Amino acid sequence: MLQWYSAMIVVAAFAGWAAFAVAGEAPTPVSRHGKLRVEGTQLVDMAGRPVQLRGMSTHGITWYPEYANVRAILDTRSRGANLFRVAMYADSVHGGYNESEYGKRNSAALLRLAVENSLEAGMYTIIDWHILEDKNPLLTVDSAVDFFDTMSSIYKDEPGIIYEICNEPNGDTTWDQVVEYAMQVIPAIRKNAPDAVILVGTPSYSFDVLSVRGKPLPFDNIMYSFHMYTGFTDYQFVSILDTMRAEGYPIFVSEWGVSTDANTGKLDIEEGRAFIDYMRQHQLSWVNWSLCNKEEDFSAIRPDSNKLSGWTDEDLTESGQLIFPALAGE
Ligand code: IDC
Repeated sequence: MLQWYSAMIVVAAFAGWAAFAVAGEAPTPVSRHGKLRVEGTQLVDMAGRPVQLRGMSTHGITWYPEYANVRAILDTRSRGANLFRVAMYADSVHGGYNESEYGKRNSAALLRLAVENSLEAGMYTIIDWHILEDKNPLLTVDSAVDFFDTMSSIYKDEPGIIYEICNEPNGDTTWDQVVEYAMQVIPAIRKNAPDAVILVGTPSYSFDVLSVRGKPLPFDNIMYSFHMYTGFTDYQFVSILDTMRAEGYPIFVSEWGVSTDANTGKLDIEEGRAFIDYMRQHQLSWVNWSLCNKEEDFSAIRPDSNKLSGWTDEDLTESGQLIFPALAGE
C-alpha cells in the first residue's frame, strides 16, 4: 500500500513537472499572437494588438528546398523573424505545379514539407501560389481552387497559416480579372477556414496596388499585395502606400527585394533601408526575396557558402547583411 502511495506521488510530481515544462516553453510568434485578423488597414493579433510580420521567402520551393529546413527557419526566427513564406511556382514551366502530374506532386510535397517545418518553428507561414511566367491567374483558376481547397482543409485549424492566392499577376492582366479569379478561390478557402487572412496579388507584378481603388474585394481579412524591388521605381512606394493607407486599403508586402534583375550589381541599399523604415513606421508586414545562395543580387546567402543554417556575416551577401538585422524590426 505504501509502495503504491509513493508511486502515486512520483507520478503526480512528474505530471506537475511535465505541465510546468509545457507552460514554461519559450513562446513562439504563433503562440504569442495567435489568430490574426485585419482591422482597418492593420493586421492585428488575437488580443487586437497591431502586429508587423517580417520574414524571408523561399526561392521557388522546387529549386531551393534545402533552405526550408527547420534550423534555417529557426535561424531567421532567432534574428527576429516571425514569418516564413513558401513560394510554390504555379507555372507550367520550371517544373511548376501546373506543368505535369510529376510537377504537381513534387511541388505540393516540397511545399507541405516546408510548411510543416515552418509551423514546427512556430512561425506564421504563407502558402504562396506563385504566379509569374503564367501571367494571368485566371488561366489556371480550376487548379488553384482545387489546390487551395486541399490546403485549407488540411490547415483549417492552424492559426499560423496565411494564404497568398496569386503572387504576381502580370502581362495585361487587369484588376477586374484578378477579382474574377479571387471570387472563385477565396470562397474555396473560406468554406474550410472561414477567417483566414488571405493575400491577393495585384496587376503589374503586384506593383499596381492603386488599381484596387474603388474595387475592393467583398470579404473580411483580405490584404492586397504590394511588391517592390529597389533601384528601379525611384521611391514611388512612398506615394503609392501613403495613398492606399489614407484610403483604407490593407496592404501586405508579401515580396520585396534589393535590386530586380538577377545580377545587375545595381543594389540600391539606401532605398532598401528607406523601405524598411517606412514599413516599420506604418507596421506593414513584409517578406524578403529570397533565402538561398543562388548567384543573384537579392539572395541572402553568398553563392560560396554551403551552410543551410547558422550563418554568420561572412555567409551573407550585401542584401543579406541589410535584411537579416532588419528581421528584428527595430
Ligand atoms: C526569380 C528568381 C530567379 C528565377 C526567376 C524565374 O530569383 O532565379 O530564374 O524568378 O522566372 C519576382 C518574382 C520572383 C522572381 C523575383 C526576381 O516574384 O519569382 O524570382 N521577382 O526576379 N518579382 C519581381 C522580382
